[in-house]
This record gives sequence, C-alpha cells and structure tokens, in this order.
Amino acid sequence: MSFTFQDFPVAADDLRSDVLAGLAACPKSIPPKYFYDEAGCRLFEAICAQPEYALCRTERMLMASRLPDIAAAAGPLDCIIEPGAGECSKVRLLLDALHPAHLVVLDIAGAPLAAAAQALAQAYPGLVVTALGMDFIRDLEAAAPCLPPGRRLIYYPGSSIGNFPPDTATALLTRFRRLAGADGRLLIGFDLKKDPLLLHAAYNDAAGITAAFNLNLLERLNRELGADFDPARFRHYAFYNPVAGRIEMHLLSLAAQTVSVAGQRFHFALGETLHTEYSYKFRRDEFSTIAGNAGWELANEWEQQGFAVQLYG
Ligand code: AVI
Repeated sequence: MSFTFQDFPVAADDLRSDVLAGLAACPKSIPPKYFYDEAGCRLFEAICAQPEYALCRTERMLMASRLPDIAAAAGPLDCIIEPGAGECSKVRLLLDALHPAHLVVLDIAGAPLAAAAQALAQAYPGLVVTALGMDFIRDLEAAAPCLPPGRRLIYYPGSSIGNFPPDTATALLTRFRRLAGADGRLLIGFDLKKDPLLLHAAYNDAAGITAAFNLNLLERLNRELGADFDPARFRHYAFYNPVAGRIEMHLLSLAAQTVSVAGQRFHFALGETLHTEYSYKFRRDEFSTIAGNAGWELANEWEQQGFAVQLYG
C-alpha cells in the first residue's frame, strides 16, 4: 500500500477574518466552504440521501452507466486529481475503469480526507495515493509539487463548480487548466437548469436536513469563534432565482438582534439575511462557454435526468 498525507492547515485566522469581513459587508455573507466542519460533512452526506436531492444519485447513475464511454474518451492516464474529494467515494468508479498509477485527493476537511484516502489505498494496493488537506480554493498551486509527471485528469464532480459565481468559476477552471498541464483533461459534473419547483424542493427537503446544514454554520461560529448566535432566531431560506440561474441559500433573521462574533458586535434587522451559498444551474452550452473561457475544449458530454458530465481537453 502506498499512502501519504500532507496537511496545509487552514488557519483559524482565515475563518475569523472571512467571517468578520462577511458580517461587516452589506448584504452580509459567509463563503460556503465554511459549511464543511465535521458535522457539516456528515449533514452534506445526509442531504445526498434525501429523496428531493437527486443530484448525487443521478450523477452516480450516469457515471456507472456511461463508464466505458467515459473511460474510452478520457484515454490513458497516469494520475487522477480530485479537488474536494470528501469521502473519496465517487472516484472509485474511475479508478476501476481507468487504472491510473496515482491518485491525488484534496479537501479542506483534512482528517476525514486522510481516513478515506487511506482506506482507498488499502483497497487498491497498486495505487499511489496522496491526500492533501488543504483549502484548494486558496492554495491549489501548492499541490503542484506533490503531483507525479505524466498525463493528468482533474475530476471535479458533484456540481461543486456551481457553488461559484461564473467569473470565479472561470478563474478556478483556469487554475485547473494550469495544474493539469497542456495534455491534461478535466471531467466535470454539474446540475442542469430544470423545473424550478424541483430545484426548490431539493434545497428545502421535508426532513429539514438542508436547513440543519445551513444552520450548522452558526453552531460552528459559536464553537470556533466564540459567537453567540441563537440558531432558533434564524430561518433557513433557500429559493431559485431564475434570472441569475441559481439557488440562493440564506439564513434569515427572525428578529432584530445583535450578535457577538470574535468580540465584535453585528446587528441583524428583522428579515435581514446572511447569504451562505449560491448553487448555479447551467445549460450544457452555457457551461462549455465558461470552461472555454478558462482554456478548456469540450471533448465529449453525457446527460441524464437533469445532470451533465462533460470531458474537456
Ligand atoms: C456541494 N454542493 C454542490 C451542494 C449544492 O447543491 O450546491 C451543496 C448543497 N447545499 C445545499 N444542499 C447541497
């Protein structure tokens, strides 16, 4: 078994400064990457199992049913790189079909990533597995020295790209292009535009798991920044904005209230929102324009029940 883990700790200062800046801004917002503490990772896995949230299930079915096609289109590869790999469960299908010599997985939640990647290394004894606990949105370039030479494929599933506004998505895909190299490839999955009622239900599941995921951010700030948010005084509020083509997720203040965070006080008016996430939905042509602006050329694409996977070179 070959497994290495390298931690690029996310400074507590980043959380503090991003949150203080976001709460001082108008409108207030916090970057969605801070959802994913241990409880947040667990809640996200639970979201994926909700009947209304078909995204993960549909992507899994698409990948399983089109795998031979996808593998043939991707061609021979030396290394798969998966930013935001989480539990490392999605990449298994690709490992089985593509047989790369190296796998490099990156995630902001270092400890769960290390555990999952080590299990993967045990399950695939011939595979060299490198796990990098890092905020790849900030530190992606630091991964470059950890990559083996050869032909690389960046795998970015799960519509994670939809959590960035289009210009930020273009910037991230440009950095992926540089990391993959001139002969590199990108395999990316994203949620398609569909009936807004379906989208609304997906982010407002009846069991309240998405609400718990959103509100967990406040618990995290209470724990890690000594904040005094009362989650009962905020409402999970998610809706589809058809003009912008995105789900917007907010925490809406149910009262006029003042909250203290890291020793600073912030006032919320009744009905004011703290914006926590965008989740953009695309048409296939819209997405290939974004990827094209980042230097990627569409090689192939697959679609199933409102979800798309595109391969770029
Ligand atoms: C991780 N990301 C693609 C999910 C999404 O659908 O935007 C996160 C999520 N937020 C609420 N539900 C799921």
